[in-house]
Amino acid sequence: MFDKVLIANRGEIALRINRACHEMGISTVAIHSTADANAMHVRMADESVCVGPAPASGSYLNIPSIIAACEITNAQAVHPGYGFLSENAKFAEIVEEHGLIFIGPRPEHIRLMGDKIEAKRAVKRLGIPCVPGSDGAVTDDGEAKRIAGAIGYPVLVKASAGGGGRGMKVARSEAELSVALQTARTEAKAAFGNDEVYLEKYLELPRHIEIQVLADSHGDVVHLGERDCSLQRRHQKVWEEAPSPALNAATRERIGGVVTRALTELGYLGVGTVEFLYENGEFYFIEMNTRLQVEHPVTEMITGLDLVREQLRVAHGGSIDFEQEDVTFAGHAIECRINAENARTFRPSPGLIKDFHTPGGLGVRVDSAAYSGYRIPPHYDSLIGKLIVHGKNRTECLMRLRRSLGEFVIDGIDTTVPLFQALVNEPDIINGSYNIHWLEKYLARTAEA
Ligand code: MV4
Repeated sequence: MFDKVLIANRGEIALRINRACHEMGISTVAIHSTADANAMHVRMADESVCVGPAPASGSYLNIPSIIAACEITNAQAVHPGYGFLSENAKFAEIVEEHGLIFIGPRPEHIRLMGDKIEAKRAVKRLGIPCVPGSDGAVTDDGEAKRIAGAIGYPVLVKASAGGGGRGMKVARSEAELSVALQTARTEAKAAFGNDEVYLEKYLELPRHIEIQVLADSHGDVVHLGERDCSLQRRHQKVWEEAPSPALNAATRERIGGVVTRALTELGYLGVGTVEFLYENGEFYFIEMNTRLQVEHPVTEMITGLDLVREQLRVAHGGSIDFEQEDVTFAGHAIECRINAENARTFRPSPGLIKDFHTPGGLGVRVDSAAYSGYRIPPHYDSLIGKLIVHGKNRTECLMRLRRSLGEFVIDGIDTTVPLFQALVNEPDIINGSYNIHWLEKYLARTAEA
């Protein structure tokens, strides 16, 4: 195993990675910006290097500085966490060119999945079900109208360089299509410097269900079930759970098998997530994430696996030391993303946390780098912690979540805790009856009050 790993991230995920390393006897190097000199991820690591100023562009995204930090500390591998450089194929290549190990997928697969058109083409060829749509980019409006007519309205215009929902436009009739194409192209050009777009049938009321996979360098791939991430606001996940209230074991096995076979053929390495829309019992691929995700703990809670440990093992060339049949799903887990934001307006609320006390007890996990007296810098995203609760079934999980939310003390800043305290008492949430539009509708419905 590695002796020393550099963690190219901050906050709760840097702590999460640090924990797995320490349990495996690996020593750790934290990197930090000048704004994070006193951050918990720096204190928990064995060594630390300041890599630049507060703006992430000069520090957590500063590739030469991060490579230099590896060299001066003799780190052998780099864990990118999520966000920042985690899905930057160029960074993965540079890491390897310096004789270091990138703890993540191969650069070619990061690059492939970053191009939404090429990703869809590749996974479709590998037998993963996709949304009906154009075969690749659409270049002229006449062609677009022909394709839209064939698949039927409504259709969705998507940006090839997109993801995260940016540059998407719905057209409900041929009359709306030209405007949708033009707007999507303009927005995509401005956001990504690439105006390539493609067409898909628009699914009206799907759920967002994603399959977690793990692959080693010896050709073994396993799936670790699904997560239901339908509760989102402005393409930001708010609540994730496993298993999905909408799937049964047979459906899980079927889609898991399809995904596993596809990624085996692709020669994928590391952890990854294949995202689907799920409507009327059918799965439709939307994209693949080639990183460890924020919501990975819900999978850990129901499988008992440590996903970061598995990442370290397979990155080092080790084999997955269990079979698909050994993967079992026990009970239910829900994660709430605690953001330093107003629970109604979602306005960011950085500043001093005067008092911080986390819930505990059986089945309760809090992943956070916050503490009493911590000042949240304004430069980074607003996630300050994740409350993950496990129960023997969904009912017990919800009871435990309600209880845990009541114990959470975060004074001095606004957080999204009150939103979750309201959600756990909503009948649709209690019943698991929600789709990707539920949360936005709920927020609009409760806005007047
Ligand atoms: C869709 C869709 C409906 N039909 N594709 C949004 C983000 C991007 N990754 C995919 N997205 C969607 N693609 C088709 N053909 C609806 C969405 C979508 C969505 C997807 C997942 C979670 C939340 C969402 C919120 C709005 C729209």
